Amino acid sequence: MANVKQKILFKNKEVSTVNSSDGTSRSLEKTGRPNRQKEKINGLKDRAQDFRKSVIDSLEEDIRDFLINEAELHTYDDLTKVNPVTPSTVLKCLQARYSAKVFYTHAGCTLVALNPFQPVPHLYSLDVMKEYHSAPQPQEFKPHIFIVAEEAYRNVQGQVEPMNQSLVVSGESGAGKTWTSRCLMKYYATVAASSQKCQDTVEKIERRVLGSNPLMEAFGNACTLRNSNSSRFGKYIQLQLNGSQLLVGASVQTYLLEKTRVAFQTPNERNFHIFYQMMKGATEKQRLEWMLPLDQDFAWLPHAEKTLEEDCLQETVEAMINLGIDESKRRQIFRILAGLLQLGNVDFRPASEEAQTCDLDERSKGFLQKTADLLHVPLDELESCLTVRTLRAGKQNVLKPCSQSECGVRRDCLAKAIYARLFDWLVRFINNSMCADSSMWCNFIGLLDVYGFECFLLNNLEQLCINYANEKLQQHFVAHYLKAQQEEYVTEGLQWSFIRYQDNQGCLDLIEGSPSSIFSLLNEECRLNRASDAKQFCVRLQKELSDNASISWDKFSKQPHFTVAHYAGKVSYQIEGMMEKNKDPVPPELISLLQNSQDSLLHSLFADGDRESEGLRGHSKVATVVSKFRNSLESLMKILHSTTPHYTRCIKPNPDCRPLTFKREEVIAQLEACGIVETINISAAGFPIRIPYGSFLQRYGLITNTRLTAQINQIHSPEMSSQTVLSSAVEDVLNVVLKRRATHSTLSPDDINMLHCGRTKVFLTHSLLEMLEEHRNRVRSQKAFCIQCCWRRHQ
Ligand code: AD9
Ligand code: MG
Repeated sequence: MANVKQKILFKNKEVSTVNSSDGTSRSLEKTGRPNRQKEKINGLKDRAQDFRKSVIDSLEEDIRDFLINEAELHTYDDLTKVNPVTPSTVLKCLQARYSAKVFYTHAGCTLVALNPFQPVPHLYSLDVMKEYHSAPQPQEFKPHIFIVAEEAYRNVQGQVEPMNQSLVVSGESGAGKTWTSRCLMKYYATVAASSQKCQDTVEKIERRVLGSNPLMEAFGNACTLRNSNSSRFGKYIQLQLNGSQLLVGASVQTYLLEKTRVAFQTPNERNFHIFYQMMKGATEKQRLEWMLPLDQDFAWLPHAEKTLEEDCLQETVEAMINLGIDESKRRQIFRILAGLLQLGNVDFRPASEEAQTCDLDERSKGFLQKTADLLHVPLDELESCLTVRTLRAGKQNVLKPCSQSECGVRRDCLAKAIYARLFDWLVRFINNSMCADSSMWCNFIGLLDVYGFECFLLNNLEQLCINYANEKLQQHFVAHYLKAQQEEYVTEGLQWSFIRYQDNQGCLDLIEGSPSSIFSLLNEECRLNRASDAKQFCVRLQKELSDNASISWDKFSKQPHFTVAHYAGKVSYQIEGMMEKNKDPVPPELISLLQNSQDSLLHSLFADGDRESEGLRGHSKVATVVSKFRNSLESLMKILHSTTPHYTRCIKPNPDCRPLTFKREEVIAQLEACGIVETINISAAGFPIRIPYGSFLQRYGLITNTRLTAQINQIHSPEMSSQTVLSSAVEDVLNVVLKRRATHSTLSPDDINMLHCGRTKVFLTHSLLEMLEEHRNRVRSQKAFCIQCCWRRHQ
């Protein structure tokens, strides 16, 4: 300590030197040495300021070093205990823990999970699951995702009344959300499936629930630049529990599959895993059936870096079997997928230099033939759907040949529509297979795993939707935790200096608000049904939205764009192509082609036509991509608001997915972006435990022999306010626990650090709660002992 003080003094001296240097420059001015140039003075001032800043920085560094014991940093299980809580101390603590191979840390009500990027099997073994599940107080164990899982599991039963739970797992791409969700599902499938009576059914449900993962990942995940198993859709799984807390079923809701990936992959990225699984895992017979010779290259299957997921065809097929997808359906699914690969190899060329029409060379004709065979549609109809457009002119249909690029768009559109509907069909099938009858279950635990915040060099509607989803989740977090916590302090009459936190309402208003927002203007543009002009739309955005501080435009950019200041950082979105993506039309000719397919599955996928585009043509309000996405998120938010949420923030310690590598700047950006620092501040400064007076006295009243009824009776006496009576009873309890004479009438300043009596509740720190519990147990065992003695004497 002496050392530190010396250092501080030394630094203070330095600061005063700086001050005098600053002063000297002023006195030089005063003494009027005219030959001293102003720039020089300013330069000196700047240098002095820089120096002062560096001194102050290092001074703070010294205080930090003094407050936090570097050698013990890795032992801090909860970031709220780091003192002082600053981004830098939190970062140091996490880094120390990561180096000590400790990957989970509490941050108040949130769990921070650092991705080890290497297998840590002992951390997730069956024994560890059982240990956490059977512990009377799992919170006393080392931080772990199983603590969150167990807490939610116990909460479902609810001491007062059962309550549904949601586990919200967030973080950027590759941070470990899906991995964590899988881990949680395994936990529940293990701890909630111990019924002897109906072991068969339970095992079936378990197999189905767990089997839904590999199946959905095969169809919905892909290798991207950031994660070799990146989820290209969001999902919310509800695990359904019966009155005995047994897992009896599950249902899954998915959000916005990135279907463009079927027909377009960014350089060094890949298509969905399922295509690679088919290419690699097909038997000779399947190869013949799917028309996939080993040496055939496919335009839509770029050979980016290989991933483990491509070896999993057998696992995917087994998952299909477990979920009840029979052999004939499986064959249909794989034939349709093979058809899409063939379609990707079809290229169009202008029929002649002058002609507007397109045709196909021999090679493409071959691939088109295979596509038609695999999709069970007539070849000539398929070709004309891709190359000729039908326009309505009054009551007549006019045929208009498509240009080369239009043909390409129609080809891609066909593939995207088929893939997206196949994916939805699978999700429906999975739900039918694992969802329990509503009479069988009474509560659920929901697991939310959505794509993390994204910012690429080029961002478009997909990123806008993904980042909008993350804004919604952040708002839920802010609303639920930060705001609720602070507001509760205020309504309970606690002194509370508000901690500033980033409220993202402004950004959400910008994206989805009314009357004018990016979404509303985008929808309006799409409903006008005119050839959309990106520049014009950009001007419109500037005119209508420039009042919102969350939007800006880069003056030097030539591309029509807009930049949104998200809670996690700024992202520039290209406008070119955005309107078309939002309309997402499927040409009617393509729909009717698929409706007439001889393949019963494909036929059923399009049996209801394209209601969405029809809605759009009829100026209906639903239909656009952003409207649908917004509606689905609204219902998700409603569910989340009706449950008790538990947050896990996954952190990606380095961008290259390297094992045990901790990049400070990467981590700090993520911590700040997800509001962890604010969370810790609030938790650390506040009272994490709050108990209504009634419950408090019910539980701890025995410490002073306080009879709750007597206290409640007094409340009705006109002289005393209820809070005064109750808080004095609480204080009596506290005095006993703190071993003081009961003469204290009010709380001392020290007590206020541990306890505060609000209007309806008692607010406590963890340490006081521990003391209270200990004392209560002691009193109870003494009482039990006395009763036993009396009973013996009586006998
Ligand atoms: V994305 O938004 O879907 O692109 P996620 O879902 O956040 O992303 P994911 O769960 O797929 O990331 O994790 C990325 C990789 O990190 C996994 O494939 C694992 O190899 C690795 N990972 C994540 N968590 C753990 C863990 N607790 N232990 C070991 C892990 N490896
Ligand atoms: Mg994922």
